[in-house]
Amino acid sequence: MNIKEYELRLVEAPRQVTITLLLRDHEILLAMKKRGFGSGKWNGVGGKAGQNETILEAAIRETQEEICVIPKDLQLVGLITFYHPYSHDGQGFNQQVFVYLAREWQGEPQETEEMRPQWFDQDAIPYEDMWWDDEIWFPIILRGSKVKASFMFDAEENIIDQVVEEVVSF
Ligand code: 8OG
Repeated sequence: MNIKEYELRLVEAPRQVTITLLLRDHEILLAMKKRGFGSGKWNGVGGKAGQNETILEAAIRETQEEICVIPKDLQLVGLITFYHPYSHDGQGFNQQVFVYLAREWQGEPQETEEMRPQWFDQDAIPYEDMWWDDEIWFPIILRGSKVKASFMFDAEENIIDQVVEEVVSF
């Protein structure tokens, strides 16, 4: 099954989640996920939107909860859907990730129970310890563009289909 076929069968909209990436000079802040889904991987910070909040509010709250920083100027740069139809629980799950960049924030990034933040040079991003798809879309947003994409994974989290577009706006 490919992404097109799967999208035609979907009955529920994917769950909305956030990723926020802080930038300073030529560096990017990633955080090591210490527990839960994606643990052991470097990523931006984020999570699911609550029932009574907008996705932007969720991005701010999750950043505050996970690395103790309040982002001030979030810019939406990515809309990426991840399809996991073959997940081990047999249920399948899908997430639509809203990717934000911030160049201004309040506070200093700090380690919490969930995340250990670290600055990386943008030319030394540890893609070998990240989700496979990140190497495809991070370069697009880091050169100042926006990305709209979908990725489908097999049960071992390998990418089995992808659609990636660089866009001017959403
Ligand atoms: O609430 P929870 O921690 O489960 O949210 C999952 C986080 O992982 C959320 O920030 C979105 C993010 N995420 C995926 N899939 C991928 C992916 O393929 N690449 C990256 N960079 N992040 C992902 O759910």
